[in-house]
Amino acid sequence: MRDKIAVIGSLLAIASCQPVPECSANAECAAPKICKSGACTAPTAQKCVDVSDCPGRYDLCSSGICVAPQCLSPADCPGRNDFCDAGTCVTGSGGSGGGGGTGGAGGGTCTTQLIVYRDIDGDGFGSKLDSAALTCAPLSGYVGNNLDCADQDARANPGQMAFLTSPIMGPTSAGSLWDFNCNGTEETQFPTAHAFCNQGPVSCQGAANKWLGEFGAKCGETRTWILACSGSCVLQSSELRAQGCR
Ligand SMILES: [Ca+2]
Ligand SMILES: [Ca+2]
Repeated sequence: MRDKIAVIGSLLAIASCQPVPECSANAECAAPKICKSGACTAPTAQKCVDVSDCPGRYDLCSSGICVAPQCLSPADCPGRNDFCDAGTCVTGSGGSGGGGGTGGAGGGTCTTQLIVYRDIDGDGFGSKLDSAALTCAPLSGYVGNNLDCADQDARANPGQMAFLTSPIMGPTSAGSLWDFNCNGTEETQFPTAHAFCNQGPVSCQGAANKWLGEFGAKCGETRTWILACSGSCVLQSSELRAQGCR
């Protein structure tokens, strides 16, 4: 019995010696330190040119180094009257965008709370896959829309008019790796009609400007495109062409 009491006593002693976490949120650490595993830690010194070089969902590129913002909304800040100004908790009224007014849910005061979304690829369209963040002032690397179906490929966004011959890179909310204009459909640059040049005078005349053979080309596929067939049904001219899509 005495041994058991000694063991329990030892365990209690060990438990009471556990270090108290220094922090539980980034806001409790002096910038640019972040809260990592309960300790205020200098952010990983990953170099960056812009936010697309930073790996974390909410990373910012600050002075050439990836850092986590202190806050994305007033709810991330410790003080009741704090607001989140461009990723930093600020106490008092007014942000860099101007003073006065009352902020939204989460406390704090600022002129207007902006709803922003991460724009990793910097094409001006925020990620559909990301959740919204609130801020008092424009936040570098974030934009006010979430229309980007593939935010790790600057070629993909609702403004894309070009047809492209290599698939979307990174995660996408589009149903296709080829829906570069994020409209939910896969549009081909060249019609998928196909023909042969040796199927009699009538079909021969209609064979130009089609893919040669039994199938049309799929997105990204390179195949022979019939430019002209002769009246005697001989392939006169053709070229290799890649099928672009958007
Ligand atoms: Ca984007
Ligand atoms: Ca499309």
